[in-house]
Amino acid sequence: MPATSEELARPVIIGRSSSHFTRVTRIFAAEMRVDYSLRVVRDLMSPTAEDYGGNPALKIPSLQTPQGVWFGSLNVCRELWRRSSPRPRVVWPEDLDQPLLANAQELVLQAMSTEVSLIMGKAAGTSDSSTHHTKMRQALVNMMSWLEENARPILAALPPRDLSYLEVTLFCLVTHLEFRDVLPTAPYSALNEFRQQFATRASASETPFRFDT
Ligand SMILES: N[C@@H](CCC(=O)N[C@@H](CS)C(=O)NCC(=O)O)C(=O)O
Repeated sequence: MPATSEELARPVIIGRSSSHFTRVTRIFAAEMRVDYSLRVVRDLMSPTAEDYGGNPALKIPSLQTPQGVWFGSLNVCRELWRRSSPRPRVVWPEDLDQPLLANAQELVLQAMSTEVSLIMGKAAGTSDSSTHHTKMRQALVNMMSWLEENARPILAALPPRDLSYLEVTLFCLVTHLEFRDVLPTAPYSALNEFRQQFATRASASETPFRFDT
């Protein structure tokens, strides 16, 4: 779909208000004070790359800019940061130079992806009793337990910052598990403490999950 003149004036996030990877980019946009518009991808089963901003992986989010389209949440967040002025101090995945922090980022992103597979499988009517489905659920529970056990040391070990990709993705993961009813999150007390604290940011309260109509 060609961009409209309004879309060219400010970057366009191509995604959905119910998507956790999209919310990561919307929180970044708010934190970076970068104005954008949201183009909703209505059909996540579409096999047409153009519906995803041209992303051949058929995934959201993408960011459309006059320079071109950026695929995936990390690329989008980096571009939003480059567009910000002044640029906040952001801790990126490559800054996590100890196993605890680097593994935390890996597991948060993997848990988000596993959640996507579970939700997409359900939407496609795949059986819940398959061995692969059971393994994915077990992996998700394992990852959440690891994150719960390590949450406090992880947050304490993060370098000084205004924002970190790790915290934004962790917040979107924990809140999305509850929103999509994938896993009850009440038992995770350390993660809930973090969620409550992060939720006080305007960027979080301005971007609640909801199903686009
Ligand atoms: N690596 C990508 C993953 C994006 C992703 O999995 N997005 C989900 C929505 S939250 C999606 O496009 N799901 C559709 C599908 O898997 O077919 C990123 O970081 O943005």
